Amino acid sequence: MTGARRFPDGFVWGAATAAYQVEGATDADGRGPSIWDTFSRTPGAVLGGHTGDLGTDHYRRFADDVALMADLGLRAYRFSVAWPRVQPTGRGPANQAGLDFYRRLADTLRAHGIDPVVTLYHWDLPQALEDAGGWPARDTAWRFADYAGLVADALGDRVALWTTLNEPWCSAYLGYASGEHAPGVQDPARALSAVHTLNLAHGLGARAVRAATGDAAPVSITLNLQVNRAASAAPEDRAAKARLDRVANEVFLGPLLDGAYPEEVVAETAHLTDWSFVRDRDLELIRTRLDALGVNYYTTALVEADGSVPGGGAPAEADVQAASPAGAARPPANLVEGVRWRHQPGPRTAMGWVVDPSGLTELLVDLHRRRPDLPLHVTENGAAYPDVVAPDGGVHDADRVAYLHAHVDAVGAALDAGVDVRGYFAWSLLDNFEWAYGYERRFGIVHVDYATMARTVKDSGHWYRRLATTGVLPPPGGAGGGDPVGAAAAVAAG
Ligand code: IFM
Repeated sequence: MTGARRFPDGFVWGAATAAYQVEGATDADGRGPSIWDTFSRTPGAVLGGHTGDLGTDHYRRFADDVALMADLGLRAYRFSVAWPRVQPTGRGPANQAGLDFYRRLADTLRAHGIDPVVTLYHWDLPQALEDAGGWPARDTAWRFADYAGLVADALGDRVALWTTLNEPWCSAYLGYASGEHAPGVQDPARALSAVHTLNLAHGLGARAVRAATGDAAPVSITLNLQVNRAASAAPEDRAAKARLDRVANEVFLGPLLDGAYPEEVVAETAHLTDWSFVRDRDLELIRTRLDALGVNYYTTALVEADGSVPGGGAPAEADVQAASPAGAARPPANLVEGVRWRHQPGPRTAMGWVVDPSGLTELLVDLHRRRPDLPLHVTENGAAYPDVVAPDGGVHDADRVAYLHAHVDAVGAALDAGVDVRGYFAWSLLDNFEWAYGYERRFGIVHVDYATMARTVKDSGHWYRRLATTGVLPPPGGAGGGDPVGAAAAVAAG
């Protein structure tokens, strides 16, 4: 294309966070413990022994943070509600103080002309529900529906878009198969049961939101679908990729869009489970009307068949895309057999994830072909880099600007191809608690000084403001890339 890329009027530019990653105040106003409070205190579970106790203090600083979002020209803020703030033990009546926080947040956003986009579950299951069986237990889906109804009752039409679950892949597979995430279980059969309960929770939760707010309430789910590519056209490599796609993607897309789990996946995991946790009518409950699909995208994977090594194993060549939260996500070795990940050349982020924007266009185009009537939102995209505050007070994150530029351009390419993509949310608004990596990985377009909690808009934040306020893709560097160095001022300090 010639000239600068222009996005359609009304295209939503937003940024995203999640409760446990940013809020802090984990003991404020009656909040109960979540599985991440417990897990982050388990020795060795989180880098540096970090916890979400302080986060970025968003719970107390939300008004300043909203003002900052307005200054960045954001049209929407995607945040999650902490279930244990609303129901400290995961069941029973609502804790009013918890709901009030989200009501104030939503009202403040709207007062600034920013649409609240609410995720009901971004991984902070109340610990009491984990003690009762967690996501592998069917009952958790009904508990989630009750909780969703309470939140929907309280926030009602303040919310522009509801998202039931964020990346159920991570909740199920990192939580119950690899154990890298809370609750830290390593049992692939329970992980598959968790997949099904999460799918059910989506269906029941969507119904609960609509029951509380009216049938028109727009409801979505956000998936971290993986773009796996076969290393060759050989049938065995293509079969390995297809196996991986099924266990990673189709166990969610199948029930949500088609009302069925792929038959092959049931056969391929028969050594682990007989899938008797799927009961009559469950699939009907799961396949409820979906008003949009959220897509979180970070990278791609290159895979080949490995007949000899159960679970695939890592190739000898160092493949730093080792199992990692979301993004580079590979199903734990105890879930998929005969697949091996190949090293991909090219630049990588601080997570070790290869930078490959073409996968985002490919994913959006594929989803659109499959369901042309389903609007898509890129609900997360971004990159961790080792940022530093420069002597001039700015954060000159040229790598992140380049990453965002290339990926927003990839969204533009999908639009050119006719895909109905309605919005893009940078991950993340703020540096935050990056799960098993603690505060050691920074994804924000706004830097957080964890000693003072001061916020500093990074060059990527300035670049994003230009995009959000003009709808025109600014060049990644040089004169158009960011505001002059000295303008990268700290805001909302202390
Ligand atoms: O920080 C996470 C987020 O919570 C879910 N998606 C991926 C991000 C980066 O790992």
